[in-house]
Amino acid sequence: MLTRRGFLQLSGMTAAAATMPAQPQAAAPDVSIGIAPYLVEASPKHRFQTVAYNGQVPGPLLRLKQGREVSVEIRNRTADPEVLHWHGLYLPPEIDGAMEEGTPMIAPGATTRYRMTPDPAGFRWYHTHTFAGKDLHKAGYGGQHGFLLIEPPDNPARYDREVFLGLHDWGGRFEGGDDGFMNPVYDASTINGKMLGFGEPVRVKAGERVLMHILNSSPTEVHWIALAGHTFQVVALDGNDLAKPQTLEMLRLAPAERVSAVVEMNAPGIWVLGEVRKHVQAAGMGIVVEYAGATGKPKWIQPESLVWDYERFATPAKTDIDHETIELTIDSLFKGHGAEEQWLINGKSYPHTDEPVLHAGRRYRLILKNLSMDDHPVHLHRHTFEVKRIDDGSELSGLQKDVVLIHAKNTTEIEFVANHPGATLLHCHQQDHMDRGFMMLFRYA
Ligand SMILES: [Cu+2]
Repeated sequence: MLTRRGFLQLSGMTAAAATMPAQPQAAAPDVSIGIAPYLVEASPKHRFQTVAYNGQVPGPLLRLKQGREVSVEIRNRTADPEVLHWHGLYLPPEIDGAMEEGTPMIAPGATTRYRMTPDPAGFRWYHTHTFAGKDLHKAGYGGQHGFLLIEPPDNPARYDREVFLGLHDWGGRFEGGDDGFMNPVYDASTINGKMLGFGEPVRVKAGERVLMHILNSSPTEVHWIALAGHTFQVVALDGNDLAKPQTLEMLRLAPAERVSAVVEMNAPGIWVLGEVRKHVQAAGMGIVVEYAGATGKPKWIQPESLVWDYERFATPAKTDIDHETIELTIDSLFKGHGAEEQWLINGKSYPHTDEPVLHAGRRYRLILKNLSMDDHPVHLHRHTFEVKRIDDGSELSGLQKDVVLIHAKNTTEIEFVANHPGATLLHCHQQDHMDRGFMMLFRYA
């Protein structure tokens, strides 16, 4: 006797044998990413053997529609297991792209396929989430990062041109710093994979409003960016719209942070957009912005000091929303000069860190108490959080992010609603800190 299932299989086979090729062609995926070795040429004298997405650095710009499901195919053509993390999205842990949460690694030579629904709207990105250790060509040190723009159903498009800029640091070695720790020191710094003067300029026209989406994909470095002769009207941080745009001369981006800013092109000429600190710009972090018809050498105006303040993007909190509190104390275990330190959360390193249990629908405040002498870009997966307090400042509201730089010897407070059940990773986005234990998981009850 045939079951219905057996009958369908049998009749399917018969139909296939009679009328169709044995292996029907699968439809082309909406998002197709190939991971393969790649040589980055930051300048003719600065070449880095690394791994990249679709043979380019940054990887292809992906534009997806919020809420519209897409098929994804990722092919690993390297000798190492890989995993691709969708940074800033609300995805199930099985595809979020962190093995700690339960996303399977893609074996060397293997291909993975799944469907995902992009959410929330905004400037997101994608990158590898593997371990590097001492290899400054692997994981976050390499070329596996790309821009992802999730467009809302109605995009108001209050600009004439859209430009994507990715900051990155390359090569180098670990050296002992003043603090006695071993830190990466890089050979070159780039915007969109090129050192200043070696890439294509950003071409603009007088009178245009240019929306710049800037991503710091540096494995470890905070970067300061200015555009000589112009100001930034910051409209979003980490892809989340601000209640009130802020006009600034300078941006600070910690690793994994994004800034979206409108620049009014009202100063015709040829200018440098670059790192504010002279030695980092000299290492290559800059790009030429060229007005149509302008001639001459790119001009830079050196700002006097480094200025950034998260608080100006938030408003004073009017009410305290009912929440539970989780205190996380960050510290390092110094293992002697020249040795690698270990990072600790509440005295423990991953995989031995606490696993707090969250209850769906409840609001949680994380008190991130940084006892260490380093700043840390802390990232929460699969959720957006609100910055509630920076250092000893007053209570804040309205600033929504997925990465926050917690300052050395200070406390930062953030809040999120546990509204995406499943294992959720919190970690420092500095590759060397994450590799040495600065990670923990939240579980849902
Ligand atoms: Cu860190």
